[in-house]
Amino acid sequence: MRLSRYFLPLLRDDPKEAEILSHKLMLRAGLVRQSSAGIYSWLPLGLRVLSKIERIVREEQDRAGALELLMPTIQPAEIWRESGRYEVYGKEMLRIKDRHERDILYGPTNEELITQIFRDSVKSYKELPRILYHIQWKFRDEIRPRFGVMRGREFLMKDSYSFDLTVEDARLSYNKMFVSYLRTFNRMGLKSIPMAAESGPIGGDMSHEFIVLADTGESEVFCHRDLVKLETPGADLDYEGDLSPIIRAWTSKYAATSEKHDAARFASEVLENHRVTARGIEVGHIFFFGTKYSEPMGCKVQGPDGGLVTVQMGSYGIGVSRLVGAIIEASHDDAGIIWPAAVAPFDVGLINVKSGDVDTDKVSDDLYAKLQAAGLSVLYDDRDDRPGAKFVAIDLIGLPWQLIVGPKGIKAGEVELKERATGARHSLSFDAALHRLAISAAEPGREAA
Ligand code: 5CA
Repeated sequence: MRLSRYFLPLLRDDPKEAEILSHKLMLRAGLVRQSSAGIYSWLPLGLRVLSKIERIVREEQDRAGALELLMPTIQPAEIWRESGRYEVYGKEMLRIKDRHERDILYGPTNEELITQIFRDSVKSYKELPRILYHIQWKFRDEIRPRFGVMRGREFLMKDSYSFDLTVEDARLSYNKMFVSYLRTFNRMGLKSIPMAAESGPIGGDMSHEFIVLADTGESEVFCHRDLVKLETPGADLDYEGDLSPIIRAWTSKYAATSEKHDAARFASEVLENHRVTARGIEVGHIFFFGTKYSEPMGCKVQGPDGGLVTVQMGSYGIGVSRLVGAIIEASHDDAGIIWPAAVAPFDVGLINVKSGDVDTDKVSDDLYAKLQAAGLSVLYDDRDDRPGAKFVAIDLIGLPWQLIVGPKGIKAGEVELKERATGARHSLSFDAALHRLAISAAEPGREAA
């Protein structure tokens, strides 16, 4: 993509309305614009990141055996009356009347709708277990939308729903989602820690929040330090095999959000120098709630002995749009964002230091074509601007690699390759630079991306 033809409105100064760093950087780097409180438009660069995150989430859901569908944002009130949640959900729910004076709502979550779909379509235990998911916009009229996309009113969520015949089977579905979440966040360059959590308005008695440690996190969290170093399962994992050793490794050591925190247990179970007290961002939340929705909504299947059995359910959410902010909180420096390669909007920023100069134009254009031919996505700064301004902009938007083409280097047959994360710079021949970047495109982090 040539920057001269792109839409990338950068801001030089920190916007006043932004309290935390990720929000400031998202506005400055031209990723989003606020439309009204807690509601954002995604500009081209931001949308590329959001789509990459979505893709990783989708790939890991599919790998775990979940099936994608797409439910609407607007739901009828009746099904929420059936579950009993229409009245109790309170002001967070955006309630609307259509032209026929019928009550409809913008979905804050989808337990009712998926239960209705399942109930009307599945009749026999032979069609269980199933995990269904979608990636769809939600609306919650948060009392205090803040921190940009981290606590928005309209936000993108991946929500999965599991359907099982027995509680034991439902635990297996829960475990699949648990493990897939570890992999999902890890692929985005995040270290997430599952923590015992309250289930709130979703309900149920087994629930884990997936927390990314960051100083600006909204939740205070407590855990054993070993969990911060624990290894994430690899891509060769068999989801139909026994996942319990992985679950045990991640749940046998103390980890809790402030609502579930038990100071006495923390003190007795964890040695003082092993205790981590930190702030965290909740990027995912999984729940097992048994028959909370299937019972009142009559979601039953015929069991093996012919009798009707009420289905056991769980639900599993990931804050897809929140993740964009969470990744920035976890990965930035004074100059701007540092995107992990797997979610970067482009792989390489190609900088023509002297646009308009015949030689630098020729070499830059040639490298631009060759990088793309090698399968890399490139943002090519071909604008007629000062080199200093170009360097500031490319650092701010945080692409993993910068390839800098200037007249002096060209005379020596060289370009400069800069790695954004470390700041390391190397002068290389054109071919060597291309070769180095082509290798990075084939690195394992990108394997399935
Ligand atoms: N139905 C369940 C699971 S599918 C559910 O709604 N869970 S939730 O309320 O915990 O939300 C799932 C995830 O969405 C959270 O872990 C969080 O990452 C994200 N999320 C929740 N509220 C917001 C918000 N206001 N802005 C951005 N992301 C949010």
